[in-house]
Amino acid sequence: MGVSRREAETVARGDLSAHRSAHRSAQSSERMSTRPAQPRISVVVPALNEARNLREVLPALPPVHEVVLVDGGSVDGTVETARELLPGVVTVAQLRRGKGNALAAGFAKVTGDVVVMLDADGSADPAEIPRFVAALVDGADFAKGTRFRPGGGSEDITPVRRLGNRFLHTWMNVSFRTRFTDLCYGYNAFWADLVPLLDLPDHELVTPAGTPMLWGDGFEIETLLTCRVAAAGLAVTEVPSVERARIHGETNLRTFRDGFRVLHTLRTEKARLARDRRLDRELLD
Ligand SMILES: Nc1nc2c(ncn2[C@@H]2O[C@H](COP(=O)(O)OP(=O)(O)OP(=O)(O)O)[C@@H](O)[C@H]2O)c(=O)[nH]1
Ligand SMILES: [Mg+2]
Repeated sequence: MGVSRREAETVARGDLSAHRSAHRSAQSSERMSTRPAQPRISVVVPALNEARNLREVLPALPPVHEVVLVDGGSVDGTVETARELLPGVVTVAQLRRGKGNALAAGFAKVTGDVVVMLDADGSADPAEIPRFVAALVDGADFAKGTRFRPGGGSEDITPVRRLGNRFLHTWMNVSFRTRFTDLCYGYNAFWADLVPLLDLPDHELVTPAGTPMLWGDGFEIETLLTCRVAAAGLAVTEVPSVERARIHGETNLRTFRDGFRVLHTLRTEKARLARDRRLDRELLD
């Protein structure tokens, strides 16, 4: 018996759809099956003139597989201090500027199973690392720190930053249909096998002096990660975390400039998601 062209197309579309979602879930179960119950932990530490803080942060780390410290051209002996405190530390010199570029360079270097993002200024408590890792072992792809769930908190956030963060994570939740409680928080952990999927800007690209900071290279990095993880439909568990005040030194963050970069990132990532969906549809038509 013959099958009309329309029916044939519909079957093909259904097959392709089913094939794509089967492919996605096969990839996801393949990832799950290769993830160990006792993962090797790689801690990635972006640091810009944090020598004094590292003296308190590095000795407080639990035993881990490796610490990758990404230096942003510090002039206060950050790298030397890290090596003195932790002779096995892996140090990386980033090629552009910004925390985002530092993290991308660090992620590319890890050899462990799990990546933990830990600020060098003493604001992230190393004692919380096992809680982040436990969330991953329990099934999350991405363990996202939050200061705004019971058990979390901040000794550092200003009223303006709190308000801005609330506005931005509400924007995120509406755009991506998520329910995150904290967007701009730097303490997160994820399985290292996700690094290629995050598709971060090429950390090795060298830009001429005077070039504006590339998108993704600055403090918008946490937003970029959250958007990519949400767009990929990965499993995210929020982990309550207490942000402490930086111990010594000055912040590198400029509330309004960096808030604008976060907002711009939300808009471009939403556009990227829409474009990917359109391409998917075109492929299916
Ligand atoms: N390698 C590198 N690290 C950076 C750069 N900018 C910031 N960092 C590090 O990223 C972490 C977070 O930066 P902070 O300046 O503390 O920003 P913040 O946490 O938003 O602000 P605070 O309220 O001061 O804590 C710290 O460990 C910084 O040293 C950079 O351009 N390169
Ligand atoms: Mg800080």
